[in-house]
Amino acid sequence: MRLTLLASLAAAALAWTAGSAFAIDPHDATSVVAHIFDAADADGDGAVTAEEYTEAGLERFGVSFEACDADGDGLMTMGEYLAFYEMHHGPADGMAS
Ligand SMILES: [Ca+2]
Ligand SMILES: [Ca+2]
Repeated sequence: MRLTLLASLAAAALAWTAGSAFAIDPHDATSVVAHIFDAADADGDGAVTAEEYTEAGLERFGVSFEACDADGDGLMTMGEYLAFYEMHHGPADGMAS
């Protein structure tokens, strides 16, 4: 579950960076999120639109764009994505139980 998703996110991030000089720490959520976000932000304006999200294939992780766009303004910022990621992968416990 959460480890499987984390592993798939890390693997995806590694795949994206495989052809570059960048190296990321798959155990560092901020590093993983930053690389996924940068890869998804095709025009580099610092926000990912629903279109960029889809084109980057992020829906394959089973998370909709709407779920990540916390304030519903149609743009997913790094902060929103990191917050979403940490909510699901971070050290927080006691979710929904
Ligand atoms: Ca963008
Ligand atoms: Ca937003």
